[in-house]
Amino acid sequence: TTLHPPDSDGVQPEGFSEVFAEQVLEGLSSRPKRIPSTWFYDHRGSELFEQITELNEYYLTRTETALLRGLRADLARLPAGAAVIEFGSGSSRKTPLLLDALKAPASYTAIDISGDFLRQSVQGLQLRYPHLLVQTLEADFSAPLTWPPALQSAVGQQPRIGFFPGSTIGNFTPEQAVRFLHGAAQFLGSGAHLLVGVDGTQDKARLLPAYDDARGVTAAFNRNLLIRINRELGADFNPQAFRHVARFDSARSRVEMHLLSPTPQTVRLLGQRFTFAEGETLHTENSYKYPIAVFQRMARASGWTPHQHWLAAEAAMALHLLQC
Ligand code: AVI
Repeated sequence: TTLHPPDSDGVQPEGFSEVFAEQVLEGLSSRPKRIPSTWFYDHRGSELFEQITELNEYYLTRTETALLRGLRADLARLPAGAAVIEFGSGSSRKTPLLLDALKAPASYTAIDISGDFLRQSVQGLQLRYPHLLVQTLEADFSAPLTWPPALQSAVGQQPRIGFFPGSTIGNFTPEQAVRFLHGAAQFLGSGAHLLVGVDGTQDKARLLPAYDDARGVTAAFNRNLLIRINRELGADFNPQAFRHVARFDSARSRVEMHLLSPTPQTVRLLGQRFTFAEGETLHTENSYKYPIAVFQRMARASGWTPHQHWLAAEAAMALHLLQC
């Protein structure tokens, strides 16, 4: 079936996407209500996420950056003339730390779901590395990836080094993470390396402020999803009528983000009505925290061999180097 927003003249709001509409309708019809966190990253969402990475409470970015800085000698041992392929490149701010450590990298392929943000980000990188072949692939890497022929032939036989920093792998369920790792092995090809950032922090006192900061940037990031649904799907959410909530589920080793409705309310979307009971939540994100051995087991189950790993001093943030 084709989904149409409610406009009587059949005009669709700018940016209307059937996949987005289907996933939001399905998520709001589920119990508990949920929406996949990949939809956070419209242009504004990507900007807000960049602001999160600069927050004092959000230890992940600075910890991983410090780790990467200390790895120059180890990374210099990776194959020379490599094709670096980054999954979920966002601002590409950590990329220079890898490119500067590698021996004569030949190309850089940035993959992200937020197309204009992606293209804007790599412009600066191309200026900084004028001799590097820089290319972008706008794609949702939570689904299987295939190479557009032009991009693949540009990379040719260069040794492949995948880069997946930031603990973004934690935003998948463990099953999705294994599927992603398996797909990345296919996409990068046999003999490739993959450098993955994985947060293993279990300390609630550190986790909760990281996902519910004092300035409310994470709350704005969470509510921006409702603003996006209003704009792109013509819904009538009142974002201020939802409270940002971060919880740690220690049994599942994951931080959850929710939007909680403190009072009963009804929202209209694509000709349907969705009711929130008092205190009901919309589950918007999981951020799994994998200790070293747990992540290594997942990597082995998906066709990778753990080669080396480094653990940060400040928090249990780790970088894993895998080979397939
Ligand atoms: C992108 N990802 C790794 C972030 C995380 O920590 O799960 C997204 C985020 N959500 C809230 N703050 C940051």
